Amino acid sequence: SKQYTVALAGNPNSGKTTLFNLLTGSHQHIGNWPGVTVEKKSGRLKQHTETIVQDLPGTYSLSAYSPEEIITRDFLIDESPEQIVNVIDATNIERNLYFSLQLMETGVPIILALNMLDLVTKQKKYRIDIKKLSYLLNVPVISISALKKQNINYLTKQIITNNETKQIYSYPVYDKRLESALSMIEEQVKGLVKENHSRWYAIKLFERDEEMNNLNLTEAQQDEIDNIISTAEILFNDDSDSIIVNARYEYIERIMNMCVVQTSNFSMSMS
Ligand code: GDP
Ligand code: K
Ligand code: MG
Repeated sequence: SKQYTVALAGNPNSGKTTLFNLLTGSHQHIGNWPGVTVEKKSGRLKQHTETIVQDLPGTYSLSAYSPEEIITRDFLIDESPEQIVNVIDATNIERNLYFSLQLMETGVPIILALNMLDLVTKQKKYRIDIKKLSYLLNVPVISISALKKQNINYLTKQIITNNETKQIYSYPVYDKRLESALSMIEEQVKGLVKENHSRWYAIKLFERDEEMNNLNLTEAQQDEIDNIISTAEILFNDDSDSIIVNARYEYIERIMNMCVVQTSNFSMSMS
């Protein structure tokens, strides 16, 4: 029968391992990623053993600076798992979302698991409008507490459902000028890369990511891409990688303004 793979990805200490243990129980396979001493853990979903759960190393970014980043991005792009469960420390939602956007950019369907909801509730610093967040990002968002085992069945059901239904691939849409540069680069890589990952490659080429040297672009294609990037850098008066970083931060700021309600001011006025 068909096998499915779900990748657990998130920042370090977001609760991935705690969730992994809940989802897989004792059926775990532990080894190392090839060539590095980074632990590799996989297991089968307890309620649906056709689904393999792959715990990815904790990381903050999908650049190619650390083994953890390279393992994570290579797995998502080369293995094309059916879905990502992005484990988010909801007490630190803004920083965690920066990684979520990058995960969305890979073209792999994603579920956001907002973890540590018990702490968010206890700390009373802010409230998160989960429905709105899900609506704005156009991806499923499920609040859980891995430590308190809250909502884990609901998350499991969503994973199983998503295996069977073709999910829409949603990605954050940035500034129009940046989007037009990205779609022109996508035109150049069409046919060279899997269609669902073409935006990923366009963004990485735009960032002048070193790993992209392995793409078999013709000289003419590379020249065209260099032109597109230079034009954008003049338009934005910034380096191409900073253009992307800023686009992500602006996007998150808009989302935060719409979905996160600060409650600290309110409680101060009560004291
Ligand atoms: P990983 O680095 O992403 O694998 O995170 P871990 O699973 O090792 O969790 C990091 C820490 O957060 C541990 O001390 C966990 O017990 C704790 N933790 C995980 N999930 C929750 C949660 O839902 N609520 C609370 N309060 N703590 C959690
Ligand atoms: K840890
Ligand atoms: Mg871990």
